Amino acid sequence: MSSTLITIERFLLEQQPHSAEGDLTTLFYDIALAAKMIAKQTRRSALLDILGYEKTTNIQGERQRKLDVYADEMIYRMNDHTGRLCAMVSEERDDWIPIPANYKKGKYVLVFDPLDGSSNIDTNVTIGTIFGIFRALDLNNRGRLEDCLRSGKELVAAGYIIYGTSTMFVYSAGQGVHGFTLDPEIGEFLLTHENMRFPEKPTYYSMNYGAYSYWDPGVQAFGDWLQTAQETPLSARYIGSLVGDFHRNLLYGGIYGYPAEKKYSNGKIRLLYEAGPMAFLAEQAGGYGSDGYGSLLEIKPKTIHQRTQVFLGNREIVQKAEEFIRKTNLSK
Ligand code: AFP
Repeated sequence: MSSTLITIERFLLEQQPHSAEGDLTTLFYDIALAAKMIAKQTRRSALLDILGYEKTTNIQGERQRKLDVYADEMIYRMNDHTGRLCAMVSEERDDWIPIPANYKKGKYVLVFDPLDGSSNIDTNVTIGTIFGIFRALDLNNRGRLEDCLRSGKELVAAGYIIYGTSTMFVYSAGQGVHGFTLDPEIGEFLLTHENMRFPEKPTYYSMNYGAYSYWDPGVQAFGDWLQTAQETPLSARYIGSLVGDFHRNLLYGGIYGYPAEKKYSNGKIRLLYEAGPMAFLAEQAGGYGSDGYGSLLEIKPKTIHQRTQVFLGNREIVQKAEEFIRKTNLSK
């Protein structure tokens, strides 16, 4: 635990002055405030009868959980009026979200998955919020769909909040990855994990082998290699929550993969507000994020809910996935 009490805002202002361009620092404050509200609800969801489903489905065709909708509303309401954003994109909303006409448009774009891992909510398993921040393309013409359809390499910052045994806010503004743990007694996120980096030696792999028969042959060959060809066998850990699996692998080393498969022919994970931000963090922590063919950060989404295959984690393991996929495709 850090001996001095350093909040996210103080860390940005003191440690990363060039990132703390005023608006960015306060934007992080706004996201952290929404995260505290969401954390409070996730701790009490069963007591507040906000488990279970809404009657609605989102554009993904997924039935919306009450907590999904609550988290989406919280982030939207904390950010629609601040004058820091000119557009938002949420997994829970069909189209990109303009700033209401009566509010000032800011220079940033916020893309987010308000609650990733929703299938875990009722089972009390770790869930998370994922976000990415872009600058508007043209400050004289800000708040357009074009401002939202951006590749991960254009991110100014990205992060996630993980609602687990404790609530953590993990982000990067381009100078390393830093983790802050919520002290619910004082309602502040305090620095506990400065400069998080993937350990050299991987420990875990996180892939849903239940879908193995639907994977491409190259991915199957990689999956076999992961399980059988390691000097020190890796341990399987897959909890159905990208944020939870990624966070563990960041701390102990490993890889998370969601390969394309029968039900998700392009992969399940959304490029703009899940894969891109997580790949940004992976690279900032010395790792790598790939769609199996190249860096996820290089892919520019054509639509805001575009999906992709992902491999995220220790660079050499992710590059091994690319190697197996390339070799198998060449032999076709
Ligand atoms: P949900 O938010 O719909 O639960 O999806 C979570 C997720 O996008 C990712 O966080 C998990 O790793 C993955 O899907 C789990 O998907 P499967 O249940 O198909 O393994």
